[in-house]
Amino acid sequence: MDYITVEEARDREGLRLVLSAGVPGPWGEATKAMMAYKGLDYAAVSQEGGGENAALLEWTGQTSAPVLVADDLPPACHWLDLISLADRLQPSPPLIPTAPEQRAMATGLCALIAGADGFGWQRRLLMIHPMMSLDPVPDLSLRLAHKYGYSEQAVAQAVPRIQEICAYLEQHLAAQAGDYFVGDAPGAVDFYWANFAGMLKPLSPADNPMPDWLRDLYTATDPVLQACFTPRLEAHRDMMYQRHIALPLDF
Ligand SMILES: N[C@@H](CCC(=O)N[C@@H](CS)C(=O)NCC(=O)O)C(=O)O
Repeated sequence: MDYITVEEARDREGLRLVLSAGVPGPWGEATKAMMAYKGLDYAAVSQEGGGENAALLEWTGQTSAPVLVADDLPPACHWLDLISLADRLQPSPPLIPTAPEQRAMATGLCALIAGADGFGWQRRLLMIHPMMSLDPVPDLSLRLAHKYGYSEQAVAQAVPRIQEICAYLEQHLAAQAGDYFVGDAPGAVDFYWANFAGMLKPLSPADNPMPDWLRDLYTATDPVLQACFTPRLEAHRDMMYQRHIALPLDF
C-alpha cells in the first residue's frame, strides 16, 4: 500500500485514512475492508504503530490509527465516529442499520469487539504483557501500555473477559437466521469480527503477509484462548473473506 505522510495529508482535500503502515492492525484492516465495501476511495496516510506520531497528534489531537478525515470536517478518531462518518458519506450499503433496535444491537456488538475494554483491547493487553518484562522495556511498549490501560490487574482479567465476549458472540451468531451478526447483509460487526479474529488465529502467510514477530504475537497459544475461537466464529470469519474482503491483505 502507498502512503503519504501526515504533513502531506493535512494540505489535501478529500478523504484521508490514517493507518498503521506495514502492519495489519485489526482496527485499520476492518476500516479498509468497510471502505472498500462501500466503494469509498481515500489517500492512505501513515501512522507508526506505537510511535510518537507528533504530527498526527498536532493534526488530530491523538496518536492512534485509524483516523478518517473528510475535507475540513473534524477527524473521526473513534471507531463509532469513523463508521458513522463513512455511512454519512456513502449511505449505501450501510455499515450500521438505521432501524433503532438493529442499530442498538449492531453498535453494542461493535463495542464488544472494537471498543475500549472490548475483545481487541483485552487481547492487546495480553500482547503487551511479555514486552513489559524486557530490560529495558522498549519505548513502544511503554507508550502502548500507558495509552491502552496496561497493569498487572488489567492483564489478570483479560482472558476471562475475552471468554465472556466470545461466548456472547457465539451465542448471538447461533441465534441468527442468516450468516451475519445483524440482519441479512454484512455490516460493521461482521467486518470487525472478521478482522479481529486474527488476534487469535491470523490468516495464512499467503493471505496475510505480516512480519513473523507479529504473527507470533497474534497467534493464541493458550488453549483457553484457542477455545474462544469456536468453529462457528471461525466459519463466519472465513465467509467474510470469501465473500466480502479482498485477499491478500495489503498494508
Ligand atoms: N481511538 C481508536 C483506537 C484505535 C486503536 O486502538 N488503534 C490501535 C490499533 S492497533 C493503534 O493505533 N495502536 C498503535 C498506537 O496506538 O500507536 C478507536 O476507538 O477506534
